[in-house]
Amino acid sequence: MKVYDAASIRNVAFVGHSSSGKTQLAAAILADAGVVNRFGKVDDGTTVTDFDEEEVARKHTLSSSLAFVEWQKTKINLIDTPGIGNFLSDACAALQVADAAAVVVDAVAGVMVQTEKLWAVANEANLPRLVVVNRLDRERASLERTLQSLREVLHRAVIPIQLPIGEEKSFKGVVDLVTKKAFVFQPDESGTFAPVDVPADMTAAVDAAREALIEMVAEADERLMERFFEAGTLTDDELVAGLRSATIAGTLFPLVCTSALLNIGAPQLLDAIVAYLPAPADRPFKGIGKDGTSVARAASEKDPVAAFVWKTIADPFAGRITMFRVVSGALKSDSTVANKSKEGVERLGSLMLLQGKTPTTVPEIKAGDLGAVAKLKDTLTSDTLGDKADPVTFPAMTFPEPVLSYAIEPKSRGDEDKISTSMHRLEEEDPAIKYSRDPQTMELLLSGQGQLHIEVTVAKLKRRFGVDVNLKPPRIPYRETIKASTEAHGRHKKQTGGHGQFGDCKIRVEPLPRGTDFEFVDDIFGGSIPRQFVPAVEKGIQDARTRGYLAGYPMVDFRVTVFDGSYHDVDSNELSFKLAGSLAFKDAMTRARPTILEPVMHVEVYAPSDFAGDLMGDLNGRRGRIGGMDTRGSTTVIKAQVPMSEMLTYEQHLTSATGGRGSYHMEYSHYEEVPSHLQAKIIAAAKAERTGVEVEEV
Ligand SMILES: Nc1nc2c(ncn2[C@@H]2O[C@H](COP(=O)(O)OP(=O)(O)O)[C@@H](O)[C@H]2O)c(=O)[nH]1
Ligand SMILES: [Mg+2]
Repeated sequence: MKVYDAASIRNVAFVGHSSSGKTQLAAAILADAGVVNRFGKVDDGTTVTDFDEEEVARKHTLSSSLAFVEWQKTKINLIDTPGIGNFLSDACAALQVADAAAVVVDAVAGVMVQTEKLWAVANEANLPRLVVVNRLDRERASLERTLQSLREVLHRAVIPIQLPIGEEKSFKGVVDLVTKKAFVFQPDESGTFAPVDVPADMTAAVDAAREALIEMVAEADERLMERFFEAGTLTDDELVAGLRSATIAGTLFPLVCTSALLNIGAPQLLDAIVAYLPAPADRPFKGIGKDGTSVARAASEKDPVAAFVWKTIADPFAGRITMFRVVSGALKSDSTVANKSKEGVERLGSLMLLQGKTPTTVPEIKAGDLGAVAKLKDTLTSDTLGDKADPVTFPAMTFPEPVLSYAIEPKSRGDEDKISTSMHRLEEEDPAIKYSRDPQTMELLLSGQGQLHIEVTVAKLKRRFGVDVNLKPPRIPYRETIKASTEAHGRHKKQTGGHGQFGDCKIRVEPLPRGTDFEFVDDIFGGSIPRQFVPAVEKGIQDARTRGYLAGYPMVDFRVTVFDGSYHDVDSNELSFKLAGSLAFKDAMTRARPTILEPVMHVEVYAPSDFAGDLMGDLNGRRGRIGGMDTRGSTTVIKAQVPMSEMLTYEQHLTSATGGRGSYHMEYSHYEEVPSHLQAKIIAAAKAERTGVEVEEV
């Protein structure tokens, strides 16, 4: 295996909305560069980068993966990433270790919601970007319309460096605007092409587009601007150099044209990656050095070694597979490195380069390159491995909090322990899921970014770890509260020969604003309840309120003031006052007008504008309140507030209503009272569940 130095590497994350063709494009690139003999197809499940069984079955990328090609003596590492909202955190992780992004856009659909989100993430990292307008062979494909949506929604400075030869069914090649060379591809998906003259009917368009490109490049650099004014144009060398530096600076975003499925344009995309995207050395990583000061580590082999872990795979056979970028120095197989993030050391086995799932072991991986290693002891995603004498830590990645929880139960009883060990390994692989136990119901909860995310996780659990679970309908975290103030009395008295029990308290309950949870006020004067027993009263009330009153959900947003009571010199004890507190709480609830609260989500729906009316009608039917509507190109964005309980089936609905062209994002907003006619249902369901549990316990 050849070792590449940092100037001859490009690390490119292929990102964009789902189905824009990233995986298919990676397959074309691997075929054109001679890495694979057979041109893989997403639709046949034969691509290098969608190798996971779940990905093959669903024909969708669910996890980022790595492949590489050699092109013009340069090693291009490409990271194929998911474009589905539920899995976007994995694409964001890829953007953190890449030096550039290829933003892939469908020439029919244009910019879509995840394209926009990923663009924003790339912006934050100041990541240089190429735009790939793919699927130009499809009916209704249009570079012009796509460019318009790119410029409107993403950035004014998206600039074509190619024009397509033919569109829709007749798309057959590209004209390079820098060199004015035209390339026409064989119609056999082989990726072979021949240089031809610019078609006569395109010369005017090519000249105009080239002129526009030159002006944009000149505008991006003062020195070039002067040259442009003097000479009226730029030389080819000036154009190439200017385009490269403006792209690396993030002021220009060159656009190329492809059909991944027909294998058209991929070689020219690779040329553009080598010519215009940065090498690792162009993008130092900022971190914290050994004495706590901030340091920048460039991709230099002479610096102390440091590697950043951007992804972990939980493999049932190989164990943990840790994917990293060597930021500086060189990482060697069979060496020991420090894990500064965990304050420990790791012994490395054989280092690997990955071609999808296929590893090649190598003795070392140098600065700027991406690699992997198996069976590390403690190292997890976001950790930094490095030189023991001169360690550094790079900032950890952030992962989104889960928005949805499902209860899971093992199909066979003996699997409880296995679920927990396997789930912890899947959590290491995917920090956007969370596995926990509901403290109230003791149910096992699996939380994630959406229904699909949960389903895929459960499928992984089964396939990789042999644990089969039932998914119960997601639990809505209802709350209870009160609507009226009242006073109440609780007295616990028990006389059985010998020691009796006596506790007695009077309380006042009052509603508080949403989000204030619970307050307890001790307002006892004159010792009607001895000091030491007041906490027992509070404990009794706390216990009672977490068990709820109407349907067993914790009661929130109210204040309890204990203001009077009485005691018995001999019989009073803590337990008696605790029981008195809980009796007073129950008494209060008979007059405090208890009610149920439900979580309301902030929802944004993105879909082609034709669907806007239907989608709004549907959201209304889900008790949603429409907050606004925005048009971005041909996409409409609907903002609404909708109860969580109504959104559980939204994913399927949106997919079927829009033929897969809509997508949505939601996050928790606030709690609101459940309309009274729906409360009865919740109460009945809770009752049924309680009796169910009791029956099981018999
Ligand atoms: N017609 C056409 N279909 C494409 C093209 N690129 C990808 N596809 C198809 O679009 C679907 C999604 O492609 P895929 O690569 O999985 O998209 P990804 O989600 O961005 O990775 C698959 O059915 C591909 O065969 C293209 O250039 N032209
Ligand atoms: Mg994909």
